[in-house]
Amino acid sequence: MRIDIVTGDITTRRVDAIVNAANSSLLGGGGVDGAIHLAAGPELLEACQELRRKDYRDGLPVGHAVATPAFRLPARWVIHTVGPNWHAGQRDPDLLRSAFFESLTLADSLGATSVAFPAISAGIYGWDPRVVARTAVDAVREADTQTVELVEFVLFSEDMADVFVAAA
Ligand code: AR6
Repeated sequence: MRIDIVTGDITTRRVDAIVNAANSSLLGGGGVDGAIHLAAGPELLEACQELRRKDYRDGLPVGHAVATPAFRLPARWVIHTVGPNWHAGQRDPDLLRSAFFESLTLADSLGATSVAFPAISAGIYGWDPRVVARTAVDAVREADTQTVELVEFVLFSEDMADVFVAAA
């Protein structure tokens, strides 16, 4: 599996699946979550509301992942995951690892060949970007994927991209 590190806006990536750094409500938020909902259109929120009603009445737990269509995005699927929130005392690196690992495993089970990740938990949720980058790269390398051939880390700033390059 190839790992690419890219600077830019994840919503523009032409990959099979993009991963959303969501929150447990699945009902949108700021950061990359807000950007993905804006670009995918209101159908994405409807799909997330449906998931909440049917499967996640108490919300999506930290470290888990769930898929929806990507609607108006170039990607086919959005994989929603919830990273741990450092500011809320969620400081177990296994939860962060799980967010990356479970997202990639789910994309693989859908038959995706390419997946784009943002720096989950490195924004509003306040984790050290170096820990996020190290954890992300390790989690992806440990996954035994069948269909995924390309993982992109799509970072919003050159500084964040440099941190991921150092970890890769
Ligand atoms: N493309 C790529 N990366 C982006 C984009 C984009 N369009 N926009 C922001 N980033 P964050 P978190 C970067 O805060 O820390 C939301 O409100 C950003 O610069 O989006 O997991 C959710 O609903 C940072 O490097 O996610 C949750 O409540 C990285 O994406 C909460 O924020 C992650 O920052 C999740 O916080």
